[in-house]
Amino acid sequence: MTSPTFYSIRMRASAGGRHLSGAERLVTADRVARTAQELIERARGRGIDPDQVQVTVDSLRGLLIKNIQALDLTAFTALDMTQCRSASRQVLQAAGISLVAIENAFMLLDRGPAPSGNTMRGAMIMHAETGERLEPDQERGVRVSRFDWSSEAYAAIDRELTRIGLMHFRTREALSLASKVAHSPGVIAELCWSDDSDYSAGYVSSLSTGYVRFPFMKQSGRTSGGRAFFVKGKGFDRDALLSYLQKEPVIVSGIGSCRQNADLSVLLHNKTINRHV
Ligand code: WAQ
Ligand code: MG
Repeated sequence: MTSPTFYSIRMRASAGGRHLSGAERLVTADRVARTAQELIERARGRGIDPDQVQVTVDSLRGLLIKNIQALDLTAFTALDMTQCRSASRQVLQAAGISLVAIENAFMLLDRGPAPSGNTMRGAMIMHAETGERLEPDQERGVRVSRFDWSSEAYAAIDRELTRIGLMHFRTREALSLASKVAHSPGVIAELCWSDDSDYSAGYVSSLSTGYVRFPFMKQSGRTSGGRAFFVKGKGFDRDALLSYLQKEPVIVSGIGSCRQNADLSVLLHNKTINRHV
Protein backbone atom coordinates (compact mmCIF):
# COMPACT_ATOMS: atom_id res chain seq x y z
CA MET A 1 0.00 0.00 0.00
CA THR A 2 1.42 3.42 -0.84
CA SER A 3 1.03 6.09 1.79
CA PRO A 4 -0.80 9.30 0.84
CA THR A 5 1.16 12.39 -0.16
CA PHE A 6 1.45 14.98 2.59
CA TYR A 7 1.57 18.73 2.07
CA SER A 8 3.46 21.16 4.24
CA ILE A 9 1.56 24.41 4.76
CA ARG A 10 3.36 27.37 6.28
CA MET A 11 1.83 30.72 7.17
CA ARG A 12 3.68 33.91 7.91
CA ALA A 13 2.04 37.22 8.77
CA SER A 14 3.86 40.55 8.97
CA ALA A 15 3.14 44.25 9.31
CA GLY A 16 5.56 46.95 8.23
CA GLY A 17 8.16 44.25 7.58
CA ARG A 18 7.88 43.00 11.17
CA HIS A 19 6.98 39.36 11.90
CA LEU A 20 3.59 39.04 13.63
CA SER A 21 2.79 35.35 13.65
CA GLY A 22 3.39 32.09 11.88
CA ALA A 23 2.12 28.55 11.83
CA GLU A 24 2.94 25.25 10.20
CA ARG A 25 0.79 22.25 9.37
CA LEU A 26 1.24 18.92 7.63
CA VAL A 27 -1.90 17.52 5.97
CA THR A 28 -3.14 15.23 3.21
CA ALA A 29 -4.44 16.64 -0.13
CA ASP A 30 -8.10 16.72 0.89
CA ARG A 31 -7.31 19.12 3.76
CA VAL A 32 -4.96 21.57 2.04
CA ALA A 33 -7.53 24.22 1.04
CA ARG A 34 -9.37 24.20 4.35
CA THR A 35 -6.14 24.38 6.35
CA ALA A 36 -4.76 27.27 4.28
CA GLN A 37 -7.98 29.17 4.90
CA GLU A 38 -7.85 28.46 8.64
CA LEU A 39 -4.32 29.83 8.83
CA ILE A 40 -5.24 32.99 6.93
CA GLU A 41 -8.16 33.57 9.26
CA ARG A 42 -5.93 33.08 12.24
CA ALA A 43 -3.37 35.57 10.91
CA ARG A 44 -6.09 38.20 10.58
CA GLY A 45 -7.86 37.53 13.85
CA ARG A 46 -5.17 39.12 15.98
CA GLY A 47 -4.51 42.44 17.66
CA ILE A 48 -2.52 43.97 14.82
CA ASP A 49 -3.85 43.59 11.28
CA PRO A 50 -1.12 42.19 9.06
CA ASP A 51 -0.38 43.91 5.76
CA GLN A 52 1.05 40.72 4.33
CA VAL A 53 0.06 37.10 4.87
CA GLN A 54 2.15 34.54 3.07
CA VAL A 55 0.95 30.95 2.74
CA THR A 56 3.31 28.39 1.22
CA VAL A 57 2.22 24.90 0.23
CA ASP A 58 4.89 22.29 -0.53
CA SER A 59 4.17 18.80 -1.74
CA LEU A 60 6.23 16.24 0.16
CA ARG A 61 5.63 13.49 -2.41
CA GLY A 62 8.19 10.73 -2.10
CA LEU A 63 9.41 11.79 1.35
CA LEU A 64 9.26 9.26 4.13
CA ILE A 65 7.00 10.40 6.98
CA LYS A 66 8.27 9.67 10.46
CA ASN A 67 5.66 8.76 13.08
CA ILE A 68 6.25 9.63 16.72
CA GLN A 69 4.30 9.62 19.95
CA ALA A 70 3.54 12.86 21.81
CA LEU A 71 5.39 13.65 25.01
CA ASP A 72 3.50 13.12 28.26
CA LEU A 73 2.12 16.44 29.51
CA THR A 74 2.22 17.64 33.10
CA ALA A 75 0.40 20.89 33.80
CA PHE A 76 2.07 22.51 36.81
CA THR A 77 -0.64 24.32 38.72
CA ALA A 78 1.37 27.19 40.17
CA LEU A 79 -0.08 30.46 41.42
CA ASP A 80 2.44 32.97 40.16
CA MET A 81 5.43 33.66 37.96
CA THR A 82 8.02 33.26 40.71
CA GLN A 83 6.87 29.69 41.34
CA CYS A 84 6.70 28.87 37.64
CA ARG A 85 10.13 30.25 36.85
CA SER A 86 11.75 28.50 39.77
CA ALA A 87 10.10 25.15 38.96
CA SER A 88 10.93 25.44 35.26
CA ARG A 89 14.60 26.01 36.13
CA GLN A 90 14.54 22.86 38.27
CA VAL A 91 13.09 20.82 35.41
CA LEU A 92 15.77 22.12 33.03
CA GLN A 93 18.48 21.22 35.53
CA ALA A 94 17.00 17.76 35.96
CA ALA A 95 17.14 17.38 32.18
CA GLY A 96 20.88 18.06 32.27
CA ILE A 97 21.13 21.76 31.39
CA SER A 98 23.79 23.80 33.21
CA LEU A 99 22.90 26.82 35.37
CA VAL A 100 24.89 29.13 33.09
CA ALA A 101 22.93 27.99 30.03
CA ILE A 102 19.60 28.23 31.89
CA GLU A 103 20.27 31.80 33.05
CA ASN A 104 21.44 32.86 29.62
CA ALA A 105 18.29 31.49 28.00
CA PHE A 106 15.99 33.29 30.49
CA MET A 107 17.92 36.53 30.11
CA LEU A 108 17.71 36.40 26.31
CA LEU A 109 14.05 35.41 26.16
CA ASP A 110 13.21 38.25 28.57
CA ARG A 111 15.17 40.77 26.57
CA GLY A 112 14.33 39.62 23.03
CA PRO A 113 16.94 37.18 21.69
CA ALA A 114 17.57 38.84 18.31
CA PRO A 115 20.57 41.20 18.18
CA SER A 116 18.06 44.02 17.54
CA GLY A 117 16.38 43.12 20.86
CA ASN A 118 13.25 41.89 19.06
CA THR A 119 11.69 38.48 19.43
CA MET A 120 12.74 35.98 16.79
CA ARG A 121 10.63 34.16 14.23
CA GLY A 122 12.35 30.93 15.15
CA ALA A 123 14.27 29.37 18.01
CA MET A 124 17.73 29.76 19.50
CA ILE A 125 20.00 26.72 19.55
CA MET A 126 22.00 26.80 22.76
CA HIS A 127 24.95 24.78 24.04
CA ALA A 128 23.61 22.93 27.11
CA GLU A 129 26.80 23.50 29.11
CA THR A 130 28.23 26.86 28.07
CA GLY A 131 25.03 28.64 27.02
CA GLU A 132 26.69 29.66 23.76
CA ARG A 133 24.35 30.29 20.85
CA LEU A 134 24.78 28.00 17.87
CA GLU A 135 22.00 28.90 15.43
CA PRO A 136 23.22 30.17 12.04
CA ASP A 137 21.03 33.30 11.97
CA GLN A 138 20.54 35.01 15.33
CA GLU A 139 18.05 37.54 14.01
CA ARG A 140 15.68 34.91 12.61
CA GLY A 141 16.40 31.73 14.56
CA VAL A 142 15.48 28.24 13.41
CA ARG A 143 11.90 27.65 12.43
CA VAL A 144 10.62 24.10 12.93
CA SER A 145 8.17 22.99 10.26
CA ARG A 146 6.69 19.86 8.66
CA PHE A 147 5.01 18.46 11.77
CA ASP A 148 1.41 17.94 12.81
CA TRP A 149 -0.97 15.63 14.65
CA SER A 150 -2.61 12.79 12.74
CA SER A 151 -6.41 13.30 12.64
CA GLU A 152 -6.93 10.50 15.16
CA ALA A 153 -4.26 11.73 17.56
CA TYR A 154 -5.60 15.28 17.24
CA ALA A 155 -9.07 14.17 18.33
CA ALA A 156 -7.60 12.17 21.19
CA ILE A 157 -5.31 14.92 22.52
CA ASP A 158 -8.07 17.50 22.22
CA ARG A 159 -10.24 15.29 24.43
CA GLU A 160 -7.49 14.68 26.99
CA LEU A 161 -6.40 18.32 27.21
CA THR A 162 -10.00 19.49 27.49
CA ARG A 163 -10.45 17.06 30.37
CA ILE A 164 -7.77 18.93 32.35
CA GLY A 165 -9.02 22.37 31.30
CA LEU A 166 -6.54 23.13 28.50
CA MET A 167 -8.62 24.13 25.49
CA HIS A 168 -6.38 26.62 23.70
CA PHE A 169 -5.05 25.73 20.23
CA ARG A 170 -1.64 26.97 21.39
CA THR A 171 -1.28 24.09 23.83
CA ARG A 172 -2.03 21.48 21.15
CA GLU A 173 0.34 23.14 18.70
CA ALA A 174 3.15 23.60 21.20
CA LEU A 175 2.85 19.98 22.33
CA SER A 176 3.23 18.68 18.78
CA LEU A 177 6.18 21.00 18.09
CA ALA A 178 7.88 20.07 21.37
CA SER A 179 7.35 16.37 20.59
CA LYS A 180 9.10 16.75 17.22
CA VAL A 181 11.92 18.75 18.83
CA ALA A 182 12.39 16.26 21.68
CA HIS A 183 13.01 13.54 19.09
CA SER A 184 15.70 15.62 17.35
CA PRO A 185 19.23 14.39 16.91
CA GLY A 186 21.14 16.28 19.61
CA VAL A 187 18.46 18.28 21.45
CA ILE A 188 18.37 17.56 25.18
CA ALA A 189 15.61 19.95 26.24
CA GLU A 190 13.55 22.96 25.19
CA LEU A 191 12.41 26.11 27.00
CA CYS A 192 9.55 28.17 25.58
CA TRP A 193 7.04 30.82 26.36
CA SER A 194 4.72 32.72 24.06
CA ASP A 195 5.53 36.14 22.68
CA ASP A 196 1.86 37.11 22.69
CA SER A 197 1.02 39.75 25.28
CA ASP A 198 -2.20 38.00 26.34
CA TYR A 199 -0.68 34.52 26.70
CA SER A 200 1.77 34.01 29.54
CA ALA A 201 2.08 30.20 29.53
CA GLY A 202 5.22 28.33 28.61
CA TYR A 203 6.89 24.96 29.06
CA VAL A 204 10.04 22.95 29.50
CA SER A 205 10.20 19.72 27.53
CA SER A 206 12.52 16.80 26.99
CA LEU A 207 12.24 13.08 26.29
CA SER A 208 13.00 12.35 29.94
CA THR A 209 10.70 14.87 31.66
CA GLY A 210 7.96 15.08 29.03
CA TYR A 211 6.21 18.42 28.41
CA VAL A 212 5.93 20.34 31.68
CA ARG A 213 3.57 23.27 31.31
CA PHE A 214 3.78 26.45 33.39
CA PRO A 215 0.85 28.89 33.34
CA PHE A 216 2.83 32.07 34.20
CA MET A 217 6.24 32.38 32.60
CA LYS A 218 6.05 36.15 32.15
CA GLN A 219 4.06 39.14 33.28
CA SER A 220 0.93 39.54 31.23
CA GLY A 221 1.08 42.40 28.76
CA ARG A 222 4.70 41.69 27.85
CA THR A 223 5.58 40.72 24.30
CA SER A 224 8.89 39.04 25.05
CA GLY A 225 9.11 35.30 24.46
CA GLY A 226 10.56 32.63 22.24
CA ARG A 227 12.23 29.27 22.28
CA ALA A 228 15.60 27.79 23.19
CA PHE A 229 16.66 24.31 22.07
CA PHE A 230 19.51 23.06 24.27
CA VAL A 231 21.96 20.74 22.54
CA LYS A 232 24.75 18.42 23.62
CA GLY A 233 28.10 20.07 23.08
CA LYS A 234 30.11 17.00 22.15
CA GLY A 235 29.55 15.41 18.75
CA PHE A 236 26.71 17.80 17.97
CA ASP A 237 25.95 17.86 14.23
CA ARG A 238 24.31 21.19 13.43
CA ASP A 239 23.49 20.40 9.80
CA ALA A 240 21.78 17.14 10.78
CA LEU A 241 19.73 18.98 13.39
CA LEU A 242 18.70 21.82 11.04
CA SER A 243 17.73 19.37 8.35
CA TYR A 244 15.61 17.35 10.79
CA LEU A 245 13.86 20.40 12.27
CA GLN A 246 13.14 22.17 8.98
CA LYS A 247 12.79 19.36 6.45
CA GLU A 248 11.96 16.01 7.95
CA PRO A 249 8.18 15.40 8.03
CA VAL A 250 6.96 14.14 11.38
CA ILE A 251 3.42 13.10 12.25
CA VAL A 252 2.51 12.82 15.90
CA SER A 253 0.28 9.78 15.64
CA GLY A 254 -0.07 8.76 19.27
CA ILE A 255 -0.72 10.68 22.45
CA GLY A 256 0.91 10.50 25.87
CA SER A 257 -0.64 10.98 29.29
CA CYS A 258 -1.99 14.39 30.36
CA ARG A 259 -2.21 15.35 34.01
CA GLN A 260 -2.22 18.26 36.39
CA ASN A 261 0.31 18.43 39.18
CA ALA A 262 1.07 20.98 41.86
CA ASP A 263 4.12 19.10 43.10
CA LEU A 264 7.03 18.57 40.76
CA SER A 265 9.04 16.46 43.17
CA VAL A 266 7.52 13.24 41.84
CA LEU A 267 8.51 14.09 38.30
CA LEU A 268 11.99 15.24 39.32
CA HIS A 269 12.48 12.19 41.52
CA ASN A 270 11.59 9.80 38.71
CA LYS A 271 13.93 11.70 36.47
CA THR A 272 16.81 11.32 38.92
CA ILE A 273 16.23 7.58 39.06
CA ASN A 274 16.17 7.34 35.25
CA ARG A 275 19.49 9.14 35.01
CA HIS A 276 21.21 6.71 37.28
CA VAL A 277 20.06 3.57 35.50
N1 WAQ B 1 9.86 26.90 15.21
C1 WAQ B 1 10.75 27.51 16.02
N2 WAQ B 1 10.44 28.52 16.83
C2 WAQ B 1 9.16 28.93 16.83
C3 WAQ B 1 8.17 28.33 16.01
C4 WAQ B 1 8.57 27.27 15.16
N3 WAQ B 1 7.72 26.67 14.35
N4 WAQ B 1 7.00 28.97 16.23
C5 WAQ B 1 7.25 29.91 17.15
N5 WAQ B 1 8.56 29.91 17.50
C6 WAQ B 1 9.23 30.78 18.47
C7 WAQ B 1 9.31 32.22 18.01
O1 WAQ B 1 10.49 32.79 18.53
C8 WAQ B 1 8.12 32.86 18.66
O2 WAQ B 1 8.37 34.22 18.93
C9 WAQ B 1 8.04 32.09 19.97
O3 WAQ B 1 8.50 30.77 19.67
C10 WAQ B 1 6.64 32.01 20.53
O4 WAQ B 1 5.75 31.55 19.54
O5 WAQ B 1 -0.53 26.38 26.57
O6 WAQ B 1 2.22 30.23 21.64
O7 WAQ B 1 3.59 30.86 18.61
O8 WAQ B 1 0.98 24.82 26.89
O9 WAQ B 1 3.73 32.68 20.44
C11 WAQ B 1 3.58 27.79 24.88
C12 WAQ B 1 2.61 27.28 25.93
C13 WAQ B 1 2.93 28.70 23.87
C14 WAQ B 1 1.47 26.56 25.31
C15 WAQ B 1 3.89 28.94 22.78
O10 WAQ B 1 4.34 30.27 20.92
C16 WAQ B 1 0.59 25.87 26.34
C17 WAQ B 1 3.37 29.87 21.74
P1 WAQ B 1 4.22 31.40 19.82
MG1 MG C 1 3.25 34.20 19.01
